[in-house]
Amino acid sequence: MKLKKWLTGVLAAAMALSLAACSDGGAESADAGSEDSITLGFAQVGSESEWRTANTDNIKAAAEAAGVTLQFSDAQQKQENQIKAIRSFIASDVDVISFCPIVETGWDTVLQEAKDAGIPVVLVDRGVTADPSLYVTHIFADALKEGANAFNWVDEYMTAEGKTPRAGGDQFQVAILEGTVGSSVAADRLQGFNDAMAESPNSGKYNVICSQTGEYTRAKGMEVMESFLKSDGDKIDILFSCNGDMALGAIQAIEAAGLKPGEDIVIVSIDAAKGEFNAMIEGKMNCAVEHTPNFGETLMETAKKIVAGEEVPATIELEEGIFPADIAEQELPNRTY
Ligand code: GZL
Repeated sequence: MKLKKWLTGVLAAAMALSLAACSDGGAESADAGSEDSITLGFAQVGSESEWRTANTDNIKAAAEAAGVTLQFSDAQQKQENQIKAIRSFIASDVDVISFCPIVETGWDTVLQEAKDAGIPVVLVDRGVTADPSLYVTHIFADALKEGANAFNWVDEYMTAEGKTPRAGGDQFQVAILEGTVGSSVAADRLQGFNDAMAESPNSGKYNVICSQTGEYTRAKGMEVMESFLKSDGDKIDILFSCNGDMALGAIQAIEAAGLKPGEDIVIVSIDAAKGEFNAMIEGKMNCAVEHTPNFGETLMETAKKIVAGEEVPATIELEEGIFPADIAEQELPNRTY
């Protein structure tokens, strides 16, 4: 059924063109029939963070707005559940499959199955190591850049504020809460941060004293920060949290240890969801690097183009910002997540 529909899309587009050429009303009927009524299967990672919930809400709202029929699955942080969902989308003959790969590896087989079934695949947010010929395009935000932006902001801040290491000496001690092990964004954010640190003229002023995954959740972020504080609580100057929820959990642990988050320990996170803005307004966090969850509109547009047989670029990058605490209050009303 799929190939037929995709082909119908190509033919319909051609027909619409020829119809438009020969009469004024025909094109409409051709378009309405073929292009809009597509079915998209989306396999979501889970609901581990405020960001993830916003991402899910955005994709569902965009499908509704675009008149796209959405088959949605929540894999609860398990790759095997995402693979199962993709196979169910193939079985139900959707027009397009899309997913946010929880980890980078292990997708070749199921992507080949989708290709054999003639169903185009669109990656959203996180990437895969599988051959790019197995998917049509990757809609992403640059996680390497996010990591670099986080370091460069904190480097400038420590200098501008005239901060000195709490434990004395000439190096600031940096703690890092990493993301989901094996996920492309976790690796890229870390590399972006470390590369920017290495490239900075101030690189010698920083030492990563502890770095561990907090699994992108608030609870794990708190737990791991508690262990960081147990071992190095009197030394840590900076916390780089690879998402917002872990940062909020860490703030709880820092306060419970009798320290001032945002003062004793400077905190920079990635996501920039409302929770981080509120923490910045309360003076408990210093900067949030944006990772937009709003992939929905681009995804629906792209899916429609693919079904209509139109060319789409191999990658589609979404723009992002940086939000220091001193603009958090004025920016909060403009935030969509
Ligand atoms: C990043 C995204 C991450 C968010 C986290 O690409 O997949 O997953 O930054 C979320 O909040 O858990």
